[in-house]
Amino acid sequence: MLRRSHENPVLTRADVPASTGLVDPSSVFNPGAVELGGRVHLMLRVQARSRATSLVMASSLDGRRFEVAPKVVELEGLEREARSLHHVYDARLTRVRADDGGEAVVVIFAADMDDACRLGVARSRDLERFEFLGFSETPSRNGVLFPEKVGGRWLRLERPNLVVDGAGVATGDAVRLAWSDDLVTWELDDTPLFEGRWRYWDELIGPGPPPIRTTRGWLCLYHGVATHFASANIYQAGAVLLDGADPSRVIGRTWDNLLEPRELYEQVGQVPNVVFPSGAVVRGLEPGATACDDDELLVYYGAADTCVGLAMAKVGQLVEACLADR
Ligand code: BMA
Repeated sequence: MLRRSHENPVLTRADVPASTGLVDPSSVFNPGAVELGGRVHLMLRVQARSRATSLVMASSLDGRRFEVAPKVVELEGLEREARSLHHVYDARLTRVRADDGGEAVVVIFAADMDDACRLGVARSRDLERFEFLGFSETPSRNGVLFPEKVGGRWLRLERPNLVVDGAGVATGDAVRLAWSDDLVTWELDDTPLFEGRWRYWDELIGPGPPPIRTTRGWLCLYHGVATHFASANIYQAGAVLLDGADPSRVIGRTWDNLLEPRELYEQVGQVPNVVFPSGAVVRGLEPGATACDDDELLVYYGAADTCVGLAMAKVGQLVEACLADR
């Protein structure tokens, strides 16, 4: 269903210039993605040999051949956070029409603190400067903003960390909606939007790239983890379709995964057997516009927590896959 690019992996650690200060990094993965000014921009998670994580931008005209920026992203204002921040990672990028009528890119990222992982929000006009807006308190990961307001409020998907896995790590098996007026304070829905399916490919789950408005509802890719009774964690990609007018209603969901680790660069690496979709772009789609069935979706994913892969599918095919299995 999702066809891999022949150019995969589209980004590896060898693409990171030394000017970033990240000399000989270990891995480049889990990118956020957005189109701006006719180019596809990725916000990469780059891991140094210390395992410290940095965010670095990359951009491309054709969405396939990327040039990595010479510097690390600075989130202006993040230094005001009093708690110790160990890692800032897995950014999701959404292009929105801002309240003043202009455009902005909103970044939602995970931040590992001493006691928990929390979601932070930052905003940029030009992908050069990023203004940090704040953290929400609920331990959570995989925050993904919708590209337009719903009922006058900002809406995001997130995956609160309410499950502790066999290794004692907080993770989650339910995706929820959260609502906000200012992008900083978020009200989490009490009930899950969709949950993991134990014994199948998506036991643990988390939202992937931002939802895409289609003629038949909001198309949302997500990742699912098969734990094989705690013997292995295999990360795969699938999709749900949410009602276009009422995104709290799931109207379809793929029963099979759409992409699973099959290529060597997905099966072998820092964390084996991982495809982790985190960015998606329909070229030329403006914020608030509806994708057509024939539009091609470019999906950027982390492979084995080591490099970045690209896979493509027609929007309509992904929608059909959700509806076929409802
Ligand atoms: C998840 C997150 C991702 C990572 C994945 C596979 O829990 O930490 O950043 O890609 O595990 O290791």
